[in-house]
Amino acid sequence: MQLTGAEAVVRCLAEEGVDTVFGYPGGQIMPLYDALYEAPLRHILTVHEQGAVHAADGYARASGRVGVCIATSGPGATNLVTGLAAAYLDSVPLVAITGQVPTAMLGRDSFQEVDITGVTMSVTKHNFLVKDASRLPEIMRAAFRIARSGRPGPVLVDLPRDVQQATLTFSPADPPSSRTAGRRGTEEAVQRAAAALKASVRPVMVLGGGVIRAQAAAEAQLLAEKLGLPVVSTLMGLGALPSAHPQFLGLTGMHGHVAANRVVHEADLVIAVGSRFSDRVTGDPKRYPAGKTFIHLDIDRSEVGKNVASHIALVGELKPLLTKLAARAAAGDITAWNATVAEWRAENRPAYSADRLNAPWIMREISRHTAGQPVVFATDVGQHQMWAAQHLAVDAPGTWLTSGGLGAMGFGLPAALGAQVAVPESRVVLVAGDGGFKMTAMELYTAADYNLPVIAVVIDNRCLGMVRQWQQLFYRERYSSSLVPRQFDFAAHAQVCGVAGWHATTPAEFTAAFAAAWAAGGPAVIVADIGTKDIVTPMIAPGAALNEFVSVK
Ligand SMILES: Cc1ncc(C[n+]2csc(CCOP(=O)(O)OP(=O)(O)O)c2C)c(N)n1
Repeated sequence: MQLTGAEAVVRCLAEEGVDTVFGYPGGQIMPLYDALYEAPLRHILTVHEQGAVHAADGYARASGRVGVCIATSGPGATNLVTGLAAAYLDSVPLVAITGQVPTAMLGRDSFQEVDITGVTMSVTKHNFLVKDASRLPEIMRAAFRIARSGRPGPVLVDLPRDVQQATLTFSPADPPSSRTAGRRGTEEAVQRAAAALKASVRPVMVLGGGVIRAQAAAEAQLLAEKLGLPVVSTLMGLGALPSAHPQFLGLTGMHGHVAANRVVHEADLVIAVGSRFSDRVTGDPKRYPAGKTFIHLDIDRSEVGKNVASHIALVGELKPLLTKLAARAAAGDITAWNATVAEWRAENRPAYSADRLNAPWIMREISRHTAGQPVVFATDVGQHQMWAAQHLAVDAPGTWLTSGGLGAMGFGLPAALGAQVAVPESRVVLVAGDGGFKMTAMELYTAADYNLPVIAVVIDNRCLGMVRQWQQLFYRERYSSSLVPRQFDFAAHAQVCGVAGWHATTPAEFTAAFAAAWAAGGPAVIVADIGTKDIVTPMIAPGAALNEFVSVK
């Protein structure tokens, strides 16, 4: 059949099962927007292209499907860059479609021309500049295939305006062939891993974000339970095991729980699943591996040995690898180790005080209120993110959305909105700081416009808390540009955007506001005033070993 390039894009989106796209129009993408006018999919108009890409990202993280965003050429396309980088570093499957100046005007510094494939080369898994309309269907299909296959990631397709307008012959795609299982760990590597696990007397399992992306949480849990060993999670792996699972010790890394970090430090064997051993996870990369055997399971061969040298590598799709290993592996004598670990856990249970409003208590209160309900947690970046990671009860994969690799302030609200679109049966609760929330807070307008019932809890400490914390601890309390001189009324801002707003200064006020926001069922902002000087503990200083906790005066 004969279609325009723009119509072919819409057909390809339908073929891929896309039900929602997030975007913002402009001159060079107008043919596609014209085709979207009657398309059988929902377009969510955000306030800013950064909102669109983070929303597509939140949609993908919460649903496991490919998120799609659209922007015009030049400034529209460059506004996507932070969101693409966030998705790239956290291995999130996205397809970003950008308008481009007509092919005859490429390379002439035309109005709103930016070489966006050049700009995004290092923050996309792959990108395409389509110059020949007849190749458009094949390229769109490849973009989706690349975004979701292997280690997922963002793919950008740049569409010159004349390519969107040209006519092409469109043939529907062949039915999807059954997915290949990917590379599997060799039998020999599985046997070696099983032998190492049997020989270990102090093993620990580290779950990373790859477990979530591979939708392999159930298989990871099965292996963990078969082995009966302690389990910890990286920031990206939260939700792989339910927070209250008896073997789960919590978060490892810079702001990890004391017991979790101690277990990793003292372990003689680490079995890491879908983790890239980022510097936030390992602390000192020289001391981290000392005295340990590493078994590394990952889809991406280039992660093996990148940050930590592993003794046994199992490269391939995690689901079959974990299942294969679970069939072969059994723990050695780890009774004494588990008893020691239980003592560490008991000694280091977090204490919650409700003497005044504070973030750890708020996280526990949110967990209490949402227990047993379908909920997705999203965060922004900073102290509140770490308090959320430490104290929220994250119980299922895909219910914890955070910008881990890039740490992009401004991610939280739009990602929460995208997640709310993806999983309308769940309620999305965002935890943000006052600084990062301000960066994309105009997206509350989008929340109101589409009635997306996200509850945004703004932990307002009237400072750029994480920067202030580092200045207190490592820069002799010289608070350079981290204290916000004027308190901003986020509740009033919410109301102006058409979103309900509450303000809480005491624990009782917070409890009442959260219950009211939940019951109201629409988008809501709750501003929670906490102390400016509250700091996140425990903390391992950058480059220190996992048993060297920063002492706070
Ligand atoms: C886009 C961006 N700019 C700067 C930073 C550096 N940064 C990391 S945390 C932080 C402070 C965040 O303050 P706030 O949003 O109020 O959260 P809090 O730490 O107080 O919880 C800053 C500036 C960043 N991560 N992202």
